[in-house]
Amino acid sequence: MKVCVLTLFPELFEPFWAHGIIRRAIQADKLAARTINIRDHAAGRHRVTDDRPYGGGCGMVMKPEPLTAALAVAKSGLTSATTLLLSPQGRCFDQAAAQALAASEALILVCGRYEGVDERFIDTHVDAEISIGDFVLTGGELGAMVVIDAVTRLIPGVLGNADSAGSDTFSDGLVEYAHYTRPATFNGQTVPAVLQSGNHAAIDQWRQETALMRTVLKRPDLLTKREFSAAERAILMKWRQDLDRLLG
Ligand code: 9D3
Repeated sequence: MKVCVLTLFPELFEPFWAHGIIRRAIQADKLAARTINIRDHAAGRHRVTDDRPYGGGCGMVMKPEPLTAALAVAKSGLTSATTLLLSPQGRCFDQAAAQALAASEALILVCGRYEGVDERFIDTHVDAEISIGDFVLTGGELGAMVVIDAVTRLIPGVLGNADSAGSDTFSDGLVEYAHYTRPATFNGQTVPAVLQSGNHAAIDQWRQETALMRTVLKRPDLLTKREFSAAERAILMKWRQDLDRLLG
């Protein structure tokens, strides 16, 4: 996949490209990443990228000409790219959106700064607006990194089989079971005995059951928009029997 980020702060992306799974994906040619500095496409000695809003009000608006010129350069390399604007007005990004974007040949991510982007640029050039949540950021760069991070790990061959993307928390709709590693006792806290038993059927059962319980406790909202599997129904029925016995 090719990604191109239009930003006023390309330096923010340097450490992002240079570490972890993103770096590995680039080294393995699964991801080709670049940034374009919007300011490099602004006119005049001062390379102004923003201006005062028509109609008044506080804050500045990103001018359409530098964005359009920067986008033309991005598109010259990526003809079939989808253009996304990171924006607080966008559809909220989730795992389903990440999966849909992971099928793309190329993505252009436009990062806004200031109060917003001139609407004519959005109308003409932006295929979709994406928000990463209902909180206020200072610009789209962190949003672009979130989207690129979530999408990159879904590109075939980017993750090893060891932590493949299929068994993710949100792809099966439950939170994960608890994880433990050595030592077996840490500060007087022990690892659940079943995990040290070597009984893999019992371990699978414990993990399924505790994942369901942890979802009830931590993220009950996930369960209201999701159907239960036969195995999960069996667990829930067992809990019901346990509760019935307790209540008499
Ligand atoms: C005072 C009005 N603000 C709307 C809540 C204006 C405004 C806030 C923040 C305009 C731009 C921004 C910068 N935010 C982003 O560019 C952004 C963002 C976000 O703020 N929250 C969640 N996702 C995203 S993606 C891009």
